[in-house]
Amino acid sequence: TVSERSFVMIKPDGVSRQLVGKIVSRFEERGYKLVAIKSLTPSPALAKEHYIDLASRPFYGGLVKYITSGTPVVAMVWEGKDIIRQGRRIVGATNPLESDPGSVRGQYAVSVGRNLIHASDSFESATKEIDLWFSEAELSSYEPTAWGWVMA
Ligand code: YYY
Ligand code: MG
Repeated sequence: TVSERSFVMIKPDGVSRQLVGKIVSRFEERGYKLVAIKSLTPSPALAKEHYIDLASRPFYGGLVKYITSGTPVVAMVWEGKDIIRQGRRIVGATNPLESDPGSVRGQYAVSVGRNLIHASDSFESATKEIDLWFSEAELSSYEPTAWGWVMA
């Protein structure tokens, strides 16, 4: 639906590589609405909870370490028609070997363990992740100028 929201996070490698503007632009230019954005170094508790579904995987410890390295992440909420599925397409497949070359990972990443960006993979994870990373007061409500044209 038009009011669908997704949680998108530029990981520390994306910030360190100074790709924030280019990545934000992809969502912005597509017509999506920026509902919230902040830069922070997540606590281990936050990173662990965010990736809790992967807790039994061998890469979980390294993943949490990477996300909490001290180089910040950029956490965002984007809104608009089909943003959850479209966000996954903009981001590209998890393994950069399989990411579409037009996607963020397909253009900028080569390693699954340094794949630059996260986007919610379902309505359930989007709801959980937005609630985990943002307070209600941090989520803005407004209408971008061309909203009606883009989201019709
Ligand atoms: O949602 P997405 O980020 O595309 O992949 P997930 O399967 O949810 O895994 C989260 C995260 O874990 C992935 O972006 C990189 C890392 N990871 C890894 O380091 N090695 C793997 N074999 C699989 C995932
Ligand atoms: Mg995932």
